Amino acid sequence: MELNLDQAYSEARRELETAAGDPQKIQALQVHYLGRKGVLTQFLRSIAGLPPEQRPAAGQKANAIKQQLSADFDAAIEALEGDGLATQDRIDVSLPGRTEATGALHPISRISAEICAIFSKMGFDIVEGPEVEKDYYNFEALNIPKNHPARDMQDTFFVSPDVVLRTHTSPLQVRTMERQAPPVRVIAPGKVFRCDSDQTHTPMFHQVEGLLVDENVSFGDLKGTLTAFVHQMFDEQTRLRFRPSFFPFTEPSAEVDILCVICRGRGCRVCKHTGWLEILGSGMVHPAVFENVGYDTGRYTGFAFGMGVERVAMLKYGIDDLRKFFENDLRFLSQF
Ligand code: 2NL
Repeated sequence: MELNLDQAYSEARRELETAAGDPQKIQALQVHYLGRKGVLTQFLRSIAGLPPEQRPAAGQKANAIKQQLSADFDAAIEALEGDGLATQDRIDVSLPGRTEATGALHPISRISAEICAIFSKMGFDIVEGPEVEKDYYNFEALNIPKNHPARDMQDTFFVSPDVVLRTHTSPLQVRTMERQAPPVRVIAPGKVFRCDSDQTHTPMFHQVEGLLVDENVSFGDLKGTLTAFVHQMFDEQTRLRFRPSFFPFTEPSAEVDILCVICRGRGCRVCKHTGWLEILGSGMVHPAVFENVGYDTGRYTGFAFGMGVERVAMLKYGIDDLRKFFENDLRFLSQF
């Protein structure tokens, strides 16, 4: 009798192990062992037929085993439910993926890099430097003395009487010329600052300036270089014109216009009915600038130019409001 009970228990355990993970099999086993007509129930009933002195011990033993087996079945069922949860969590690899939103370069960074890449291919080196500059590098060295009217034009942010937020990236080129002898071919991209804010001006904007110094550099070289640049930046068909202008650091000076990208010269609101759009300023480096950096003005000549990156981006993408670049509205930015 006792042996049978132990045997029945170990058999039940073995069967339960083979049934693990199969809810129907576990349930059938549960009925078979613990059900109303189950193996253990029958044992308990048969105790009544034992001699009275054997009944208490047999009853205790049978109840203990019944309890243990019940606990084993509960554990097996619980493990099953755990598995069920795992089934719900399982990844369905056939579902379409969720795309991660990736970052992208700001259109101003892209245009700036594009401008630099075009000049890089022509042999210009990229130079970068401080946004907080000495008055000397921002103005004095560029032939803009104190009290010169050109200083008013630039609406300067002053940090101290002799230190400013650079109003253009020209100081980088002055620093380059101080460091090295000609030939010089550099391109200077970066943020610039002017105390001015309205529909067409932001207090911070981006500029790319260029400088080339060597023997026998002519205005023809300037025209050829800038024409090649415009043709690569826009397209080969883009016409351009050089219009006389004035900058204290260049003589002669010229502003470059391109045929209006919107109306192709017929006249529209964007080009204010002139048919042309101004894209950059340029000129032959003023001898006073060369003297300030110690270059021999009898031997060397050079040309320089500067352009606003926001302006180039507006022309290239046909954007009418400069402030869109600074609002960081992803619906605007993600179009580029
Ligand atoms: C503009 C005009 C210009 C320059 C920048 C330059 C730099 C040195 C010497 C001489 Cl170191 N010139 N830069 C020359 C002409 C025009 O910028 O409209 N910029 C947005």
